[in-house]
Amino acid sequence: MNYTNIGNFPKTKLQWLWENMKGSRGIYIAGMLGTIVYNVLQLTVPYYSGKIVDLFLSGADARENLRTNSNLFYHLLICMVGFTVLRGVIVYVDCMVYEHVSQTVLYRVRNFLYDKIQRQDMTFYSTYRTGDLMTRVTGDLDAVRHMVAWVIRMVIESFSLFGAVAIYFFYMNWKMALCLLIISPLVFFIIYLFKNKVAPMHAKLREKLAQMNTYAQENISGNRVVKAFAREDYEIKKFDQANRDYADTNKATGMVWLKFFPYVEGIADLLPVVMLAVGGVFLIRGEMSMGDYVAFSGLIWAIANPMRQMGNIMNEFQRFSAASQKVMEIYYSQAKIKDAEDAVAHPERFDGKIEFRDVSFQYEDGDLPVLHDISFTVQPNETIAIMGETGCGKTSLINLIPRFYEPTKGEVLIDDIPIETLKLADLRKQIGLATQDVLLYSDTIEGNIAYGDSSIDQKEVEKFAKYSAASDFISKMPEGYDTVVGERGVGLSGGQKQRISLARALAVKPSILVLDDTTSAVDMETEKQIQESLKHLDFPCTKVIIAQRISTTKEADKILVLQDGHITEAGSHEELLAKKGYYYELVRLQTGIDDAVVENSANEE
Ligand code: DGT
Ligand code: MG
Repeated sequence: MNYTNIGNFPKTKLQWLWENMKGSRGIYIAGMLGTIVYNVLQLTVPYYSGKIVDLFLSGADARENLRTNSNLFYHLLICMVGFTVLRGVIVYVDCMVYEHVSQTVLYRVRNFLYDKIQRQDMTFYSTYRTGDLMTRVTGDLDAVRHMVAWVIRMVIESFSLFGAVAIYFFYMNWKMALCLLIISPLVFFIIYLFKNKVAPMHAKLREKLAQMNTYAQENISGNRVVKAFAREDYEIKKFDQANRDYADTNKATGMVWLKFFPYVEGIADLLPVVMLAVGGVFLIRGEMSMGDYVAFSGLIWAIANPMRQMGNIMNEFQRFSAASQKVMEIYYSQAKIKDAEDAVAHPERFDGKIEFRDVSFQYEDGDLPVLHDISFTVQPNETIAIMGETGCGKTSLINLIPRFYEPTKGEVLIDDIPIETLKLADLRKQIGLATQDVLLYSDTIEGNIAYGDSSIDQKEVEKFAKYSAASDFISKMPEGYDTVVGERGVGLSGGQKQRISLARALAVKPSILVLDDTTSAVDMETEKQIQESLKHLDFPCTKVIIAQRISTTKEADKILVLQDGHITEAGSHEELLAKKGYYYELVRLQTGIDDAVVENSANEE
């Protein structure tokens, strides 16, 4: 994939996360400190209970102490309870802090990603599949959120608990502490081995999820085709396979830990044994008090649990790592087609002169150029028609006008200004485009027509619908302009959709109108009507029209014939007829009449 800088981000994953915590960093640090505090407070219970045991329960002077110094007894008891309550409060607030910060980060990054995706160019959209992008803004981002809300907290929790207990152990009895802690580096080594095994699994898992989502998304949006070909069973099987793949990979990922788990668990289980054996000896030899023994025993879990937790933490960390990789790919991706640094603003209308100078073009992922040395000029308010057989490069050519793609050679100028020097938004606002495959939004017809300029009123919407010969069928609909059309315009015929898309293009009162086969699904009569109104628009407009029908093209000021990406013929209807080339043959084919009549008809024009 040449689109992004995979693995070559300006920041590491954690730095990137930190950057996105801007605004919540202070509270997050407070949260982390809170985690340390409540973990250290865990020590208070065994500390006080150790003291109580030594002074009032098991020592030689226990009875005496209880009688003469009961105040201390109550004092210790109250401290123990007090710290426990305090700890509960801190844990509660802390949970809220983590949740708050993680949601803030999620919100921020998701908006940022959406913004990024919106501003990408065409190459981006042909590189990434929708299901994959959806996975990035949902599942992958959730793994990032989980990192902030849970994984980091667990790391701090484990290390602070382990650290505090280790220090406390050394403070009580360094020999005993050493015996217990000497085995812990082994756990880190096992976790390191585990990490190496589980990291690629998470990358794979994430791909499987994206694959499954892509199948689902493509299938749901393309469900008409599925039904038309009665391929439901096939699609169900295909999804089942993807689902199974995902589930299997999930299981396999879980299994990786199971391989390492017995070792870590074994080490953790060894601790009470060491405690019993070594601690027992120390106790018998009088090298350790009963109180200390109780405190040690009461805290064994606090070093065993972080060891057990490490596998889980590493697992989640790897999930974050795989997911954030995908998120950061979009986060740091740069649209290649964007405003130049010194881009010129052009808020006013264009006169509408279009010039192609020696333009060649090849798709980044394509093997061969699709346009070769294209040169032509259209004067303001002229109409240019582009013809040519399917796949010859017509759509590719008009896509260069709004700078959806950039020529590999040559340049495109509007009003003699090279378009790459203009601000993209200013350029595109002046172009009304009706694309070849019409996409309408699930909105009312009025909303769809006014999409490019929501400030226009109902009257104007109706006017543009009239221009595009859509007003008749719209007014026949039960709710007229308020009729809601389904996703992608479900509920409308192909020709109806084309007419709404034409009205939408006209509604921005563009200085350049580009129509890509926009009347192909419209009957001849309606098409004539559209032709007529396009001639009498109430704003000046240069028109670039791709069409197959002679009836559409013959009135154009200029006709370009494209063959295999070359302009092979250019001129007016009459000039091209006189050439007796491709255009002439086309006229003969479409009118179904002989040479003489064709020439006569040309003379009549
Ligand atoms: P049409 O609409 O069927 O009448 O055909 P045209 O003339 O509009 O053809 P066009 O410009 O869509 O395609 C020209 C060539 O470029 C054709 O061989 C297919 C190829 N092509 C079109 N779109 C893409 C694209 O996004 N990526 C790549 N790699 N090739 C494309
Ligand atoms: Mg096309």
